[in-house]
Amino acid sequence: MKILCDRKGVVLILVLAMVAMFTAMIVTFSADESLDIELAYNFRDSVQAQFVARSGVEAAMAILAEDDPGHDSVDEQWGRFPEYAAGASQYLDGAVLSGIITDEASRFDLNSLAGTSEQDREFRIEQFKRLFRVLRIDITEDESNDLAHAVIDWIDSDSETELGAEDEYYQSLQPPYHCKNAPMDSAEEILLVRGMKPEYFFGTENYEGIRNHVTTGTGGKVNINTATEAVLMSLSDQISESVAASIVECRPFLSAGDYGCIRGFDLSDGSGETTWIRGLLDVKSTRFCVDIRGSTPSGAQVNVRSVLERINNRPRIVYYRIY
Ligand SMILES: [Ca+2]
Ligand SMILES: [Ca+2]
Repeated sequence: MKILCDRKGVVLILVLAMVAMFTAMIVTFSADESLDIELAYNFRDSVQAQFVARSGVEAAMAILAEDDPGHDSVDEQWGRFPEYAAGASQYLDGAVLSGIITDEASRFDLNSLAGTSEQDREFRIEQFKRLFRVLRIDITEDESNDLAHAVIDWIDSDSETELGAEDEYYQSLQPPYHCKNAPMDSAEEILLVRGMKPEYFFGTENYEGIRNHVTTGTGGKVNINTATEAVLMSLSDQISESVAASIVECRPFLSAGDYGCIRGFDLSDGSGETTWIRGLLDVKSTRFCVDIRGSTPSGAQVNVRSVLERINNRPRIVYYRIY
């Protein structure tokens, strides 16, 4: 089986070694417990599931360490992580590992709304509002505009309102909380911002929410090789569905600036908007999200979301949440 080729073999051994080590540790632990053996078993199963999931994150790190950082697209090894996880599961003695690696630069960075200049901020606000329109979210133009400004107030360090909301508003809520006044640590944080409704984030049966199209921590770069179609269309009114489809067809782009293949939209027309778009587009990424589910034969299940920052081919964990 192809999973046993050299490189994958190393990763697989890593996974198996971790699971075996923790199975042994937990069995010893539960043998010492005589008071409540069922509790001990439950605890063992949940810890085992956690380590199955953790080994998935380790495997993702190993794959990204070997990836060509010159460009990043889903036809690379990391893009085939679900297949890999399914293959690895066959060797986990009944435990199951599943997961996916997503490029964070495929999404819109909410922190970029603050802007690097006045013009950048204006473009970002338009991009944010367009994202809501493209996803057909049930929100008015005024409401999305207010929300964009409330996000800016949430992340800017001062307490002067930029047509949004600052501490005065958040302190009047029940229960009150403080305005962050610093960049968001995760996209979910937008749920705390005035004007943001859970359905805008999670979606409804009528429309998809922004959840899979927003992020934090990429500095606003968008990887043209991985960006969701909604994020591509959020960049400009000129990027219609057919232009987005043409971009998808041209993938993978191997070098930034070489976008001549795209039909229906000229990225080199020299206008303010296209110059801005060219400045934020890239063909590679340094930040990846790993979503893993680990489960044991007894049915215990653990989900992990981890964000990896890759610098000089060394991925490190910058965010880790078990749920
Ligand atoms: Ca790559
Ligand atoms: Ca503020």
